[in-house]
Amino acid sequence: LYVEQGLLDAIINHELYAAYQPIVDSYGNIVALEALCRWKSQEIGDIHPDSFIPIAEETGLINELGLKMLREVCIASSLLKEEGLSHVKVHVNVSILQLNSTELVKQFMSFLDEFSISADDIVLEVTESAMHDIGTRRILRELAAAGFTIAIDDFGSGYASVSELTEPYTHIVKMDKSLLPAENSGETKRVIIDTLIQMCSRLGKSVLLEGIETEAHANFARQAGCDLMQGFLFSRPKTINELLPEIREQS
Ligand code: G
Ligand code: G
Ligand code: MN
Ligand code: NA
Repeated sequence: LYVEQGLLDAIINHELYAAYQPIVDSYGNIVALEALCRWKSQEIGDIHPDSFIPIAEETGLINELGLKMLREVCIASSLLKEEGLSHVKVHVNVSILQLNSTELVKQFMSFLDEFSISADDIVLEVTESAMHDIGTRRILRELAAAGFTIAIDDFGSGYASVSELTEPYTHIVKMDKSLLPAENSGETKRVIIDTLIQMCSRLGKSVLLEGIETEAHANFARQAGCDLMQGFLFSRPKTINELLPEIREQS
């Protein structure tokens, strides 16, 4: 109940902010950052997104939250650009509930204008369920036409219908961490993820494996021919100011 009452105030009082988790290529170089929403409440401390994103979705506040995050992401992207690091893309999670009107496309474009960045600096992560609705698909297609890169998030965690892979505007597929084989996993799990990665690659998609926590995970990802990795092995989510020097150093 506190969460519901507090969320609107939190948005107004700037208690919500973005943490950024690096996404690396097979050499370990940072090529992108994923923005993850964080809430530092004055009254009760840190609140995890798993407990406030669903409430934001139920109450409709997800629209305000989503716009705030996109604005943050545009600021981060313009900081990268100022530093000459515009090859680093910024990912932001977009709830399917935000994809309910074409107004969204205009709002997103106005943020880009405000911060003088272009749509191809930004990757929009949507869960696979966004592809199951005609209206939502139309808005995604418009966003892609405007230049945004679209990534399917948590692929393989739900129904994993392969129909979303037929959409030409989905350029990146983020495999859900539940698909990662553990050291003691049997052959079945390896065959499934190996084959999914091959299928996505042959369709011309970039494959991102998330939840990479160990060297064994990273080796698996590289051997499977996956282009991009993300996980605690490389970095936890951090502030943009913590990350800028790290990215500068490797460039
Ligand atoms: O780091 P992690 O605990 O941040 O995120 C937990 C969940 O919350 C993930 O499923 C993630 O996609 C979701 N999430 C984090 N930030 C955002 C956001 O800005 N918007 C939406 N819609 N979901 C987010
Ligand atoms: O659902 P989505 O992929 O947007 O959310 C990413 C979530 O995964 C965030 O909660 C983030 O903190 C979490 N995460 C990032 N790296 C790792 C990791 O290596 N292991 C685990 N278990 N979670 C991770
Ligand atoms: Mn995500
Ligand atoms: Na994910």
